[in-house]
Amino acid sequence: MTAKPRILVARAIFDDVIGKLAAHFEVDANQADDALAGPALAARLAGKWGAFTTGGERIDAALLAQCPTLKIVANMAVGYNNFDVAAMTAAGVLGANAPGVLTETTADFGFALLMATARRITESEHFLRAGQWQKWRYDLFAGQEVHGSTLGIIGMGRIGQGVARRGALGFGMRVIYHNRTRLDAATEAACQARYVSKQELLQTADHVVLVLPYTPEAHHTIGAAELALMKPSATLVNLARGGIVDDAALAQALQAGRIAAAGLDVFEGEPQVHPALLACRNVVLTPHIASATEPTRRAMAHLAADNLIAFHTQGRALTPVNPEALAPGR
Ligand code: 8YV
Repeated sequence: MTAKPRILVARAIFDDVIGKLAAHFEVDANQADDALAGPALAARLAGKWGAFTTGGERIDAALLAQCPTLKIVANMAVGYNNFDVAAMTAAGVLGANAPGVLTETTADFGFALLMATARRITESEHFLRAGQWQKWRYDLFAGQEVHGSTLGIIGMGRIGQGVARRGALGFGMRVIYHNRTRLDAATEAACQARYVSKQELLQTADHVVLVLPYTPEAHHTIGAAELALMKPSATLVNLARGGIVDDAALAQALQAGRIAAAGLDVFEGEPQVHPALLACRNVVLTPHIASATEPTRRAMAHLAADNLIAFHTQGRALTPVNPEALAPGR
């Protein structure tokens, strides 16, 4: 009997997913959930054929040079900015992500964050819990209108389209979007969304939602100059990745009343959060939980596991990000 390939599961995960992997692999499972990065991650990957990652583990040329036996890294995340894809392809290492299974759950959360931000839900709850609610007042926590307003979405992939449908069909919003490439007419019609320039979007949207993937070109897509274009009554929601927004510039804009409010699920340098953001009252802050329902997190974990199993048993992953890594004679 040939030995099973060895894999690392880099973070704690559902026991049944470990069990499923153990039927095919010799599994080194980090169920203790120790942070693994740089030399510690390389040491733990020594001699491994594959890795199950959750999106926080950086896979780059320096790491790959120390892990010559590695053949595949499967992310339990749709985003894969933790992969240096070019370095992985050059090393012949396949990367896989987990698209599709989290789309609707993440779009639900985007809408929840938009609503909480526009209607000042967490800010008013803190006020109430602090015992400050003494009487009703006509303008107590008066927020921004959601229904019938203009929703601007930057990044119109699957999740962006889910947010658009919720806005257009559920809340009668006018939906405008900006994306690297314009959607085809049928998809635009299904989302009731109109393509505009980034500048027009920032100037006209009442609510701006960010759902674009992080790439070096997308770094600080929203900074001081972009915040200055937005309406003073506008809200900003970041569902995408830390680094898409310049958090220091956003905190300044929120403090100065340049925009009304922000809802943030992702941060530069998370789990650290910029202290100036923590000091703002007009911001809703959540700890990167947009995909966090139990069924969705299970589906994401099973898809990552299935990518490893399919590559082992059939020589191809289900949702690869760099199939060219396997090209013959590469
Ligand atoms: C993950 C996400 O929970 O899928 C993604 O890209 O951002 C989240 O759904 C996160 O990546 C885990 O690190």
